[in-house]
Amino acid sequence: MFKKLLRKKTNSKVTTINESVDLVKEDKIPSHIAIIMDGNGRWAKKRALPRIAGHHEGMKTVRKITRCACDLGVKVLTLYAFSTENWKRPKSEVEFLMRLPEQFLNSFLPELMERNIRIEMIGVMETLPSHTQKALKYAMNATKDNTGLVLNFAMNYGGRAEIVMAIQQLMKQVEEGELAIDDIDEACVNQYVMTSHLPEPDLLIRTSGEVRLSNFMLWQLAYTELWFTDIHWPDFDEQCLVEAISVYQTRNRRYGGLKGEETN
Ligand code: V07
Repeated sequence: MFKKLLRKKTNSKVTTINESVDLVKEDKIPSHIAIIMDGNGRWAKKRALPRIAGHHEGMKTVRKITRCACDLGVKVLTLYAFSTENWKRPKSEVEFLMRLPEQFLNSFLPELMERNIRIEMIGVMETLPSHTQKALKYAMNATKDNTGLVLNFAMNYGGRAEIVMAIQQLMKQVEEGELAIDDIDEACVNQYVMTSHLPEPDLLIRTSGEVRLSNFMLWQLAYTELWFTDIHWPDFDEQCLVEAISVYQTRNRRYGGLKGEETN
C-alpha cells in the first residue's frame, strides 16, 4: 500500500511511514478531513518557477493525498480548490486553474472508479467556464454510484456567500408561510448549507504557514480540530497527513459545553 519507505526520527526511534500508518489506524480516523491547499505559488517562487508550475505540482499532491486518505479509511475529503476570491488573480492564472479539473480527471478518473471514490462539489457551478463545468458534471455523474471515499472539491466557494444563500432560502420559506421565524434553529440552517448531506469536518488542515480560515466552511468548522503546517501544499505528503491525524487523535475533543469546555 505505502511502498515508499519514508523515515522519520522520533525520540531517536526510527519509524517508517508504514509503521506510523499502522499506529494511527489503531485509533479513530477522522471521518471528514478538510484541507486548505495553500502555498503553491510560494513553492514555485522558491524554485524560480512560474506560479502555474506550483499549481500543477499541487494537483499531483491532490492525487497522492486522495490515495492516502482512501487507504486510511477517511469517509470525506474536502479540498479548497478555488475560492470566490481567486477570480482576482491574473486572467492567465485563472484560465490555467480552470483547466486543472479536466487534466486531473483525464488521467485519474479510471483510478477513482477502481477505488470506488465519488466526486462531489460545493460552490457556485454556474459562473465557472463551460468547459470546467462540463468536466465536473461528467465526473460527478460517472462516480455518482460509488460508495467509498467522497472527494469533495470546493470550487468557486465562499463560506459567507454560502450562509447568505441559506438565509435567502429560509426567508423564502418564511415569506411563503411555510416556516415561522421562531422555528428557525441550527438544524434548519444546516438543511440549506451545501454540505447538508455530509458529516461536519473533524479535522481541518491548512498548509503553508497562514493561520486563518479565509472564508472556508465557516458554518461547518464550528467544532473542528484545526492543524496548521508551514509545509507548502506541493511538498505535503503521506507522512504529513498521518502526522496531522495523530495530533488530532491525541487532542481531547471536547464539544462546547458537553464536557465543560473552558471558554474564558
Ligand atoms: C487545483 C491544484 C491543487 C492546489 C490548489 C490550487 C490548484 C485538483 C482540482 C480538481 C477540481 C475538481 C475536480 C477535479 C480536480 C483542482 C483547481 C485547482 C481549480 F473535479 N487540483 N486543482 N481544481 N489546484
